[in-house]
Amino acid sequence: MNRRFFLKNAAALAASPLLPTTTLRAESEKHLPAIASQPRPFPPNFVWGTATAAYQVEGAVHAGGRGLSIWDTFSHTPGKTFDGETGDVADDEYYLYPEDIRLMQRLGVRAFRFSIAWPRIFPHGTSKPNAVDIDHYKRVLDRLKEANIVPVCTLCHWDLPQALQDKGGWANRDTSYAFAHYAGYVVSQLSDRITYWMTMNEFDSFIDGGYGGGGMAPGLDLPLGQLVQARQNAVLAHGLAVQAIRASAHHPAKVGLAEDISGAMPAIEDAAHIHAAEVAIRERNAPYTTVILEGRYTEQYLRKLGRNAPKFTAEDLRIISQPLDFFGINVYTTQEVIPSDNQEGYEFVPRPATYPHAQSKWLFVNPQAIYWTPKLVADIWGVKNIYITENGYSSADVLRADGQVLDTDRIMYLRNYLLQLQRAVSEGVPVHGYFLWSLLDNFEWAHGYSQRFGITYVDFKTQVRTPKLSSDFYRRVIAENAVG
Ligand code: GBH
Repeated sequence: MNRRFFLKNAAALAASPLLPTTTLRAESEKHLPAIASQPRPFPPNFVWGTATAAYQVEGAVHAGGRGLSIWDTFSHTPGKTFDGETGDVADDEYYLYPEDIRLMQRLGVRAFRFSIAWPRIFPHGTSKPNAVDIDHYKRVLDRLKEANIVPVCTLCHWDLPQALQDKGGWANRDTSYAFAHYAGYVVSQLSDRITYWMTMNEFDSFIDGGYGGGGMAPGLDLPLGQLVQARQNAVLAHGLAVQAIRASAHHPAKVGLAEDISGAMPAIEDAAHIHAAEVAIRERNAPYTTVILEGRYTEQYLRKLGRNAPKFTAEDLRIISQPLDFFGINVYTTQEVIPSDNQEGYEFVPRPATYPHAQSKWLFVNPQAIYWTPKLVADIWGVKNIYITENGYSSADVLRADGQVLDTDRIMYLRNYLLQLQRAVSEGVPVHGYFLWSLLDNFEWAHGYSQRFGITYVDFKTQVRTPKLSSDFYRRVIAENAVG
Protein backbone atom coordinates (compact mmCIF):
# COMPACT_ATOMS: atom_id res chain seq x y z
CA MET A 1 0.00 0.00 0.00
CA ASN A 2 2.77 2.41 0.92
CA ARG A 3 4.55 1.63 -2.30
CA ARG A 4 1.51 2.50 -4.36
CA PHE A 5 0.98 5.65 -2.36
CA PHE A 6 4.57 6.66 -2.93
CA LEU A 7 4.36 6.08 -6.67
CA LYS A 8 1.16 8.06 -7.00
CA ASN A 9 2.74 10.98 -5.22
CA ALA A 10 5.95 10.69 -7.13
CA ALA A 11 3.91 10.88 -10.32
CA ALA A 12 2.08 13.95 -9.07
CA LEU A 13 5.35 15.63 -8.20
CA ALA A 14 6.88 14.66 -11.50
CA ALA A 15 4.07 16.49 -13.26
CA SER A 16 4.98 19.69 -11.47
CA PRO A 17 6.76 22.13 -13.77
CA LEU A 18 8.86 23.38 -10.86
CA LEU A 19 10.86 20.23 -10.46
CA PRO A 20 13.28 18.62 -12.86
CA THR A 21 11.36 15.45 -13.61
CA THR A 22 14.23 13.28 -14.71
CA THR A 23 16.22 13.76 -11.55
CA LEU A 24 13.15 13.26 -9.49
CA ARG A 25 12.42 9.94 -11.12
CA ALA A 26 15.93 8.78 -10.63
CA GLU A 27 15.88 9.92 -7.03
CA SER A 28 12.56 8.31 -6.31
CA GLU A 29 13.73 5.03 -7.78
CA LYS A 30 16.74 5.17 -5.53
CA HIS A 31 14.60 5.73 -2.45
CA LEU A 32 11.99 3.28 -3.54
CA PRO A 33 13.26 0.12 -1.91
CA ALA A 34 10.30 1.04 0.20
CA ILE A 35 11.60 0.19 3.64
CA ALA A 36 8.53 1.72 5.22
CA SER A 37 6.21 -0.61 3.37
CA GLN A 38 8.26 -3.70 4.00
CA PRO A 39 6.94 -5.88 6.79
CA ARG A 40 9.40 -6.09 9.65
CA PRO A 41 10.23 -9.72 10.29
CA PHE A 42 10.34 -11.71 13.51
CA PRO A 43 12.81 -14.59 13.97
CA PRO A 44 11.79 -17.93 12.42
CA ASN A 45 10.86 -19.65 15.67
CA PHE A 46 9.00 -16.77 17.25
CA VAL A 47 5.91 -18.13 19.04
CA TRP A 48 2.57 -16.49 18.28
CA GLY A 49 -0.26 -17.25 20.67
CA THR A 50 -3.45 -16.11 22.33
CA ALA A 51 -4.35 -16.03 26.03
CA THR A 52 -7.37 -16.57 28.27
CA ALA A 53 -8.00 -17.39 31.95
CA ALA A 54 -10.37 -19.92 33.50
CA TYR A 55 -12.82 -17.73 35.41
CA GLN A 56 -13.04 -15.26 32.54
CA VAL A 57 -14.10 -17.81 29.90
CA GLU A 58 -15.12 -21.20 31.32
CA GLY A 59 -18.51 -20.62 32.93
CA ALA A 60 -20.04 -23.97 34.02
CA VAL A 61 -19.33 -23.03 37.61
CA HIS A 62 -21.28 -25.98 38.99
CA ALA A 63 -20.16 -28.61 36.51
CA GLY A 64 -17.93 -31.52 37.39
CA GLY A 65 -17.88 -30.95 41.13
CA ARG A 66 -16.19 -27.55 40.98
CA GLY A 67 -15.99 -25.69 44.30
CA LEU A 68 -16.41 -21.96 44.77
CA SER A 69 -13.63 -19.48 44.17
CA ILE A 70 -13.27 -16.01 45.64
CA TRP A 71 -14.47 -14.63 42.30
CA ASP A 72 -17.79 -16.51 42.59
CA THR A 73 -18.31 -14.99 46.01
CA PHE A 74 -17.13 -11.53 45.01
CA SER A 75 -19.10 -11.30 41.74
CA HIS A 76 -22.26 -12.48 43.51
CA THR A 77 -21.87 -9.77 46.16
CA PRO A 78 -24.07 -6.80 45.20
CA GLY A 79 -22.17 -3.73 44.09
CA LYS A 80 -18.84 -5.44 43.41
CA THR A 81 -18.97 -5.88 39.64
CA PHE A 82 -20.41 -3.88 36.77
CA ASP A 83 -24.18 -4.46 36.69
CA GLY A 84 -23.74 -7.39 39.11
CA GLU A 85 -22.28 -9.50 36.31
CA THR A 86 -20.63 -12.82 37.14
CA GLY A 87 -18.57 -15.53 35.45
CA ASP A 88 -21.37 -18.11 35.89
CA VAL A 89 -21.63 -18.60 32.13
CA ALA A 90 -18.97 -16.30 30.66
CA ASP A 91 -17.98 -17.73 27.24
CA ASP A 92 -19.28 -21.17 28.16
CA GLU A 93 -15.89 -22.41 27.12
CA TYR A 94 -16.07 -25.41 29.40
CA TYR A 95 -18.41 -26.78 26.72
CA LEU A 96 -17.49 -24.72 23.66
CA TYR A 97 -13.73 -25.30 23.74
CA PRO A 98 -13.71 -27.23 20.43
CA GLU A 99 -15.11 -24.15 18.74
CA ASP A 100 -12.52 -21.89 20.33
CA ILE A 101 -9.74 -24.22 19.27
CA ARG A 102 -11.09 -23.92 15.72
CA LEU A 103 -10.87 -20.13 16.07
CA MET A 104 -7.22 -20.53 17.00
CA GLN A 105 -6.61 -22.80 14.05
CA ARG A 106 -8.09 -20.14 11.80
CA LEU A 107 -5.65 -17.62 13.28
CA GLY A 108 -2.74 -19.99 12.87
CA VAL A 109 -1.41 -19.61 16.43
CA ARG A 110 1.31 -21.98 17.62
CA ALA A 111 0.45 -21.71 21.32
CA PHE A 112 -2.45 -21.15 23.68
CA ARG A 113 -2.10 -19.71 27.15
CA PHE A 114 -4.96 -20.80 29.39
CA SER A 115 -5.42 -21.36 33.11
CA ILE A 116 -6.63 -24.27 35.17
CA ALA A 117 -9.36 -23.47 37.71
CA TRP A 118 -7.92 -24.37 41.12
CA PRO A 119 -11.44 -24.81 42.61
CA ARG A 120 -12.19 -27.44 39.97
CA ILE A 121 -9.24 -29.53 41.12
CA PHE A 122 -9.48 -28.86 44.87
CA PRO A 123 -13.11 -27.88 45.42
CA HIS A 124 -12.50 -27.64 49.18
CA GLY A 125 -9.08 -26.03 48.98
CA THR A 126 -7.15 -28.94 50.40
CA SER A 127 -8.11 -32.56 51.14
CA LYS A 128 -9.19 -34.60 48.11
CA PRO A 129 -8.57 -33.67 44.48
CA ASN A 130 -11.44 -33.90 41.99
CA ALA A 131 -10.56 -36.28 39.16
CA VAL A 132 -13.59 -35.34 37.06
CA ASP A 133 -12.11 -32.05 36.00
CA ILE A 134 -8.62 -33.42 35.51
CA ASP A 135 -10.34 -35.48 32.81
CA HIS A 136 -11.99 -32.35 31.44
CA TYR A 137 -8.62 -30.66 31.01
CA LYS A 138 -7.19 -33.83 29.47
CA ARG A 139 -9.89 -33.66 26.79
CA VAL A 140 -9.12 -29.99 26.11
CA LEU A 141 -5.40 -30.75 25.89
CA ASP A 142 -5.92 -33.69 23.56
CA ARG A 143 -8.01 -31.53 21.28
CA LEU A 144 -5.27 -28.85 21.30
CA LYS A 145 -2.73 -31.48 20.42
CA GLU A 146 -4.79 -32.61 17.42
CA ALA A 147 -4.89 -28.96 16.35
CA ASN A 148 -1.10 -28.75 16.73
CA ILE A 149 -1.34 -25.97 19.32
CA VAL A 150 1.09 -25.96 22.26
CA PRO A 151 -0.62 -25.46 25.63
CA VAL A 152 0.91 -22.98 28.07
CA CYS A 153 -0.72 -23.38 31.45
CA THR A 154 -1.19 -20.86 34.25
CA LEU A 155 -1.91 -22.63 37.53
CA CYS A 156 -3.62 -19.72 39.24
CA HIS A 157 -5.15 -16.80 37.43
CA TRP A 158 -6.74 -15.26 40.56
CA ASP A 159 -9.45 -17.86 41.27
CA LEU A 160 -8.40 -18.89 44.78
CA PRO A 161 -10.72 -21.53 46.31
CA GLN A 162 -13.18 -19.81 48.65
CA ALA A 163 -12.47 -22.51 51.25
CA LEU A 164 -8.91 -21.17 51.51
CA GLN A 165 -10.12 -17.58 51.68
CA ASP A 166 -12.26 -18.61 54.64
CA LYS A 167 -8.97 -19.29 56.43
CA GLY A 168 -7.43 -15.95 55.45
CA GLY A 169 -6.54 -16.60 51.81
CA TRP A 170 -3.22 -15.11 50.71
CA ALA A 171 -2.88 -13.41 54.08
CA ASN A 172 -2.36 -16.89 55.57
CA ARG A 173 0.98 -18.58 54.94
CA ASP A 174 -0.77 -22.00 54.82
CA THR A 175 -2.21 -20.94 51.45
CA SER A 176 1.33 -20.93 50.01
CA TYR A 177 1.72 -24.61 50.89
CA ALA A 178 -1.79 -25.41 49.63
CA PHE A 179 -0.90 -23.83 46.30
CA ALA A 180 2.30 -25.87 46.01
CA HIS A 181 0.32 -29.01 46.82
CA TYR A 182 -2.24 -28.20 44.12
CA ALA A 183 0.52 -27.37 41.60
CA GLY A 184 2.34 -30.63 42.29
CA TYR A 185 -0.86 -32.64 41.93
CA VAL A 186 -1.89 -31.04 38.61
CA VAL A 187 1.60 -31.49 37.21
CA SER A 188 1.68 -35.14 38.28
CA GLN A 189 -1.54 -35.64 36.28
CA LEU A 190 -0.84 -33.51 33.22
CA SER A 191 2.93 -33.32 32.67
CA ASP A 192 2.61 -35.73 29.75
CA ARG A 193 0.40 -33.17 28.02
CA ILE A 194 1.86 -29.84 29.18
CA THR A 195 5.49 -28.72 29.06
CA TYR A 196 5.13 -24.98 29.78
CA TRP A 197 3.88 -24.04 33.23
CA MET A 198 3.28 -20.70 34.86
CA THR A 199 2.67 -20.55 38.56
CA MET A 200 0.70 -17.34 38.87
CA ASN A 201 -0.62 -14.36 37.02
CA GLU A 202 0.13 -10.79 38.15
CA PHE A 203 0.84 -10.68 41.87
CA ASP A 204 0.15 -6.98 42.18
CA SER A 205 -3.34 -7.32 40.69
CA PHE A 206 -4.65 -10.06 42.96
CA ILE A 207 -2.73 -9.10 46.11
CA ASP A 208 -2.72 -5.31 46.16
CA GLY A 209 -5.97 -5.27 44.16
CA GLY A 210 -7.65 -7.94 46.31
CA TYR A 211 -6.29 -7.27 49.81
CA GLY A 212 -5.19 -3.63 49.53
CA GLY A 213 -8.42 -1.84 48.81
CA GLY A 214 -8.57 -2.43 45.05
CA GLY A 215 -11.55 -3.63 43.10
CA MET A 216 -10.54 -7.30 42.99
CA ALA A 217 -11.71 -10.35 44.93
CA PRO A 218 -11.82 -10.90 47.84
CA GLY A 219 -12.32 -7.13 48.14
CA LEU A 220 -10.41 -6.60 51.39
CA ASP A 221 -8.44 -3.64 52.62
CA LEU A 222 -5.97 -5.04 55.12
CA PRO A 223 -3.69 -2.99 57.35
CA LEU A 224 -0.36 -2.40 55.60
CA GLY A 225 1.64 -4.96 57.61
CA GLN A 226 -0.81 -7.74 56.74
CA LEU A 227 -0.94 -6.69 53.10
CA VAL A 228 2.84 -6.82 52.92
CA GLN A 229 2.79 -10.30 54.43
CA ALA A 230 0.17 -11.40 51.87
CA ARG A 231 2.56 -10.22 49.14
CA GLN A 232 5.30 -12.32 50.67
CA ASN A 233 3.00 -15.36 50.96
CA ALA A 234 2.19 -15.07 47.26
CA VAL A 235 5.82 -15.02 46.11
CA LEU A 236 6.61 -17.79 48.56
CA ALA A 237 3.75 -19.81 47.04
CA HIS A 238 5.26 -19.20 43.62
CA GLY A 239 8.68 -20.48 44.76
CA LEU A 240 7.22 -23.52 46.52
CA ALA A 241 5.19 -24.31 43.41
CA VAL A 242 8.26 -24.08 41.18
CA GLN A 243 9.85 -26.74 43.40
CA ALA A 244 6.69 -28.85 43.42
CA ILE A 245 6.34 -28.68 39.62
CA ARG A 246 9.92 -29.84 39.11
CA ALA A 247 9.52 -32.60 41.69
CA SER A 248 6.22 -33.90 40.25
CA ALA A 249 6.79 -33.74 36.50
CA HIS A 250 7.22 -37.11 34.82
CA HIS A 251 8.16 -35.36 31.59
CA PRO A 252 10.33 -32.31 30.83
CA ALA A 253 8.80 -29.19 32.36
CA LYS A 254 9.61 -25.53 31.74
CA VAL A 255 8.57 -23.30 34.60
CA GLY A 256 7.89 -19.58 34.74
CA LEU A 257 5.19 -17.10 35.68
CA ALA A 258 3.26 -14.22 34.15
CA GLU A 259 4.04 -10.93 35.81
CA ASP A 260 2.42 -7.58 35.24
CA ILE A 261 5.64 -5.61 35.68
CA SER A 262 4.70 -2.14 36.81
CA GLY A 263 6.35 -0.31 33.99
CA ALA A 264 8.80 2.54 33.91
CA MET A 265 10.31 3.87 30.70
CA PRO A 266 12.64 6.74 29.93
CA ALA A 267 10.65 9.82 28.86
CA ILE A 268 13.57 10.59 26.55
CA GLU A 269 15.94 7.92 25.29
CA ASP A 270 19.22 9.17 26.73
CA ALA A 271 21.54 7.62 29.28
CA ALA A 272 20.29 9.63 32.27
CA HIS A 273 16.62 8.84 31.59
CA ILE A 274 17.34 5.18 30.92
CA HIS A 275 19.23 4.95 34.19
CA ALA A 276 16.32 6.61 36.03
CA ALA A 277 13.91 4.08 34.48
CA GLU A 278 16.13 1.17 35.57
CA VAL A 279 16.23 2.36 39.16
CA ALA A 280 12.49 3.07 39.12
CA ILE A 281 11.42 -0.29 37.71
CA ARG A 282 13.50 -2.18 40.28
CA GLU A 283 11.98 -0.26 43.18
CA ARG A 284 8.44 -0.22 41.83
CA ASN A 285 8.48 -4.02 41.54
CA ALA A 286 10.33 -4.64 44.82
CA PRO A 287 7.70 -6.93 46.43
CA TYR A 288 7.37 -9.22 43.42
CA THR A 289 9.65 -9.33 40.37
CA THR A 290 12.68 -7.87 42.15
CA VAL A 291 12.64 -10.30 45.08
CA ILE A 292 11.91 -13.24 42.74
CA LEU A 293 14.82 -12.40 40.45
CA GLU A 294 17.29 -11.11 43.07
CA GLY A 295 16.41 -13.21 46.10
CA ARG A 296 16.23 -10.15 48.33
CA TYR A 297 14.04 -7.16 49.01
CA THR A 298 15.49 -3.78 48.11
CA GLU A 299 16.79 -1.68 51.00
CA GLN A 300 14.43 1.11 50.07
CA TYR A 301 11.39 -1.21 50.20
CA LEU A 302 12.31 -2.47 53.67
CA ARG A 303 13.26 0.98 54.98
CA LYS A 304 10.08 2.63 53.75
CA LEU A 305 7.91 -0.08 55.32
CA GLY A 306 9.70 0.13 58.69
CA ARG A 307 7.77 -1.95 61.22
CA ASN A 308 5.43 -3.15 58.45
CA ALA A 309 8.31 -4.78 56.56
CA PRO A 310 7.72 -8.43 55.60
CA LYS A 311 8.84 -11.17 58.00
CA PHE A 312 10.94 -13.77 56.25
CA THR A 313 13.78 -16.21 56.71
CA ALA A 314 16.83 -16.72 54.51
CA GLU A 315 15.25 -20.01 53.46
CA ASP A 316 12.08 -18.17 52.33
CA LEU A 317 14.15 -15.93 50.09
CA ARG A 318 15.95 -18.92 48.62
CA ILE A 319 12.63 -20.58 47.80
CA ILE A 320 11.12 -17.39 46.37
CA SER A 321 14.06 -16.92 44.01
CA GLN A 322 14.20 -20.42 42.48
CA PRO A 323 15.75 -20.14 39.02
CA LEU A 324 13.09 -20.02 36.28
CA ASP A 325 13.13 -21.40 32.75
CA PHE A 326 11.36 -18.35 31.36
CA PHE A 327 9.88 -15.08 32.50
CA GLY A 328 6.44 -14.02 31.24
CA ILE A 329 5.51 -10.35 31.14
CA ASN A 330 2.01 -9.00 30.61
CA VAL A 331 2.45 -5.70 28.82
CA TYR A 332 -0.35 -3.20 28.51
CA THR A 333 1.04 0.16 29.45
CA THR A 334 3.93 1.90 31.19
CA GLN A 335 4.76 5.25 32.72
CA GLU A 336 7.45 7.72 31.77
CA VAL A 337 10.28 8.49 34.17
CA ILE A 338 12.64 11.46 34.34
CA PRO A 339 15.84 11.74 36.37
CA SER A 340 15.53 13.81 39.52
CA ASP A 341 17.80 15.07 42.28
CA ASN A 342 15.35 13.88 44.91
CA GLN A 343 16.36 11.02 47.23
CA GLU A 344 15.21 8.30 44.79
CA GLY A 345 16.95 9.78 41.77
CA TYR A 346 13.88 9.49 39.56
CA GLU A 347 10.37 10.78 39.23
CA PHE A 348 7.33 9.25 37.55
CA VAL A 349 5.73 11.75 35.20
CA PRO A 350 1.99 12.17 35.85
CA ARG A 351 0.08 11.53 32.63
CA PRO A 352 -1.36 14.65 31.05
CA ALA A 353 -5.18 14.66 30.92
CA THR A 354 -5.00 14.24 27.15
CA TYR A 355 -2.94 11.04 27.31
CA PRO A 356 -4.67 8.47 25.05
CA HIS A 357 -6.29 5.41 26.62
CA ALA A 358 -8.38 2.40 25.60
CA GLN A 359 -12.00 1.76 26.57
CA SER A 360 -10.49 0.73 29.93
CA LYS A 361 -9.42 3.96 31.58
CA TRP A 362 -6.29 2.43 33.11
CA LEU A 363 -5.03 1.24 29.74
CA PHE A 364 -2.91 4.17 28.63
CA VAL A 365 -1.65 3.60 25.13
CA ASN A 366 2.11 3.66 24.85
CA PRO A 367 3.65 1.26 22.31
CA GLN A 368 7.10 1.83 23.81
CA ALA A 369 5.90 -0.19 26.81
CA ILE A 370 6.54 -3.39 24.89
CA TYR A 371 10.01 -2.26 23.89
CA TRP A 372 11.21 -0.97 27.25
CA THR A 373 9.64 -3.40 29.70
CA PRO A 374 11.28 -6.58 28.34
CA LYS A 375 14.47 -4.68 27.52
CA LEU A 376 14.83 -3.36 31.06
CA VAL A 377 14.01 -6.78 32.56
CA ALA A 378 16.72 -8.34 30.39
CA ASP A 379 19.24 -5.57 31.09
CA ILE A 380 18.70 -5.28 34.84
CA TRP A 381 18.34 -8.93 35.75
CA GLY A 382 20.02 -10.75 32.88
CA VAL A 383 16.84 -12.67 32.05
CA LYS A 384 17.43 -14.74 28.91
CA ASN A 385 14.00 -16.17 28.05
CA ILE A 386 11.15 -13.70 27.98
CA TYR A 387 7.63 -14.21 26.66
CA ILE A 388 5.01 -11.50 26.35
CA THR A 389 2.29 -13.49 28.09
CA GLU A 390 -0.41 -10.85 27.52
CA ASN A 391 -0.91 -7.75 25.43
CA GLY A 392 -4.22 -6.39 24.22
CA TYR A 393 -6.71 -3.58 23.99
CA SER A 394 -10.31 -2.89 25.00
CA SER A 395 -12.50 -1.16 22.44
CA ALA A 396 -16.11 -0.02 22.25
CA ASP A 397 -16.68 -2.66 19.58
CA VAL A 398 -19.85 -2.59 17.50
CA LEU A 399 -21.22 -5.67 15.74
CA ARG A 400 -22.68 -4.33 12.52
CA ALA A 401 -25.79 -5.69 10.84
CA ASP A 402 -23.56 -7.16 8.14
CA GLY A 403 -21.74 -9.21 10.79
CA GLN A 404 -18.50 -7.22 10.80
CA VAL A 405 -16.67 -5.70 13.75
CA LEU A 406 -14.33 -3.06 12.36
CA ASP A 407 -12.07 -2.50 15.36
CA THR A 408 -9.52 -0.26 13.71
CA ASP A 409 -8.45 1.25 17.04
CA ARG A 410 -7.42 -2.22 18.28
CA ILE A 411 -5.54 -2.81 15.03
CA MET A 412 -3.76 0.53 15.43
CA TYR A 413 -2.80 -0.42 18.98
CA LEU A 414 -1.60 -3.90 18.04
CA ARG A 415 0.33 -2.73 15.00
CA ASN A 416 2.18 -0.07 16.96
CA TYR A 417 2.95 -2.39 19.87
CA LEU A 418 4.13 -5.14 17.54
CA LEU A 419 6.39 -2.71 15.68
CA GLN A 420 8.02 -1.84 19.02
CA LEU A 421 8.26 -5.52 19.92
CA GLN A 422 9.93 -6.16 16.57
CA ARG A 423 12.33 -3.33 17.37
CA ALA A 424 13.21 -4.99 20.68
CA VAL A 425 13.64 -8.45 19.18
CA SER A 426 15.74 -7.20 16.28
CA GLU A 427 18.02 -5.43 18.78
CA GLY A 428 18.55 -8.71 20.59
CA VAL A 429 16.13 -8.38 23.52
CA PRO A 430 15.45 -12.07 24.25
CA VAL A 431 11.67 -12.19 23.70
CA HIS A 432 10.69 -15.53 22.18
CA GLY A 433 6.93 -15.27 21.87
CA TYR A 434 3.81 -13.15 22.17
CA PHE A 435 0.36 -14.05 23.50
CA LEU A 436 -2.43 -11.72 22.50
CA TRP A 437 -5.04 -10.95 25.16
CA SER A 438 -7.52 -12.12 24.31
CA LEU A 439 -8.73 -14.80 21.94
CA LEU A 440 -12.28 -13.69 22.65
CA ASP A 441 -14.30 -11.16 24.63
CA ASN A 442 -14.73 -12.42 28.18
CA PHE A 443 -15.55 -11.62 31.80
CA GLU A 444 -13.37 -8.60 32.50
CA TRP A 445 -13.34 -9.03 36.30
CA ALA A 446 -14.98 -6.12 38.15
CA HIS A 447 -15.92 -4.59 34.80
CA GLY A 448 -18.03 -7.61 33.90
CA TYR A 449 -18.79 -7.84 30.20
CA SER A 450 -18.64 -4.08 29.65
CA GLN A 451 -15.03 -4.06 28.46
CA ARG A 452 -14.17 -6.15 25.44
CA PHE A 453 -10.57 -7.31 24.94
CA GLY A 454 -11.18 -10.04 22.35
CA ILE A 455 -10.13 -10.25 18.74
CA THR A 456 -13.28 -12.37 18.48
CA TYR A 457 -16.60 -10.73 19.28
CA VAL A 458 -18.85 -12.73 21.60
CA ASP A 459 -22.60 -12.23 21.80
CA PHE A 460 -23.06 -13.22 25.44
CA LYS A 461 -26.76 -14.01 24.92
CA THR A 462 -26.26 -16.51 22.11
CA GLN A 463 -22.55 -17.38 22.55
CA VAL A 464 -22.08 -16.71 18.86
CA ARG A 465 -18.45 -15.86 18.08
CA THR A 466 -17.56 -13.43 15.28
CA PRO A 467 -13.91 -12.74 14.41
CA LYS A 468 -13.26 -9.00 14.43
CA LEU A 469 -11.17 -7.25 11.80
CA SER A 470 -8.27 -7.44 14.26
CA SER A 471 -8.41 -11.24 13.93
CA ASP A 472 -7.61 -10.85 10.26
CA PHE A 473 -4.84 -8.43 11.13
CA TYR A 474 -3.31 -10.88 13.61
CA ARG A 475 -3.74 -13.79 11.20
CA ARG A 476 -1.66 -11.89 8.63
CA VAL A 477 1.02 -11.05 11.18
CA ILE A 478 1.27 -14.73 12.06
CA ALA A 479 1.23 -15.92 8.45
CA GLU A 480 3.97 -13.48 7.43
CA ASN A 481 5.81 -13.71 10.76
CA ALA A 482 6.18 -9.97 10.35
CA VAL A 483 4.46 -6.71 11.07
CA GLY A 484 4.16 -3.84 8.63
C1 GBH B 1 -4.62 -8.47 32.87
O1 GBH B 1 -4.48 -7.52 33.88
C2 GBH B 1 -5.21 -9.73 33.43
O2 GBH B 1 -4.21 -10.73 33.57
C3 GBH B 1 -6.34 -10.28 32.61
O3 GBH B 1 -7.00 -11.26 33.34
C4 GBH B 1 -7.24 -9.14 32.21
O4 GBH B 1 -8.42 -9.55 31.58
C5 GBH B 1 -6.45 -8.26 31.27
O5 GBH B 1 -5.26 -7.83 31.85
C6 GBH B 1 -7.20 -7.01 30.81
O6 GBH B 1 -7.49 -6.20 31.89
O7 GBH B 1 -10.11 -1.35 36.70
O8 GBH B 1 -9.16 0.73 37.38
O9 GBH B 1 -9.52 -1.01 39.01
C7 GBH B 1 -3.87 -6.29 33.50
C8 GBH B 1 -3.50 -5.46 34.71
C9 GBH B 1 -4.47 -4.87 36.81
C10 GBH B 1 -5.17 -3.79 34.85
C11 GBH B 1 -5.73 -4.40 37.52
C12 GBH B 1 -6.43 -3.34 35.51
C13 GBH B 1 -7.44 -2.71 37.58
C14 GBH B 1 -7.58 -1.26 37.32
N1 GBH B 1 -4.70 -5.03 35.40
N2 GBH B 1 -6.20 -3.16 36.93
S1 GBH B 1 -9.21 -0.67 37.63
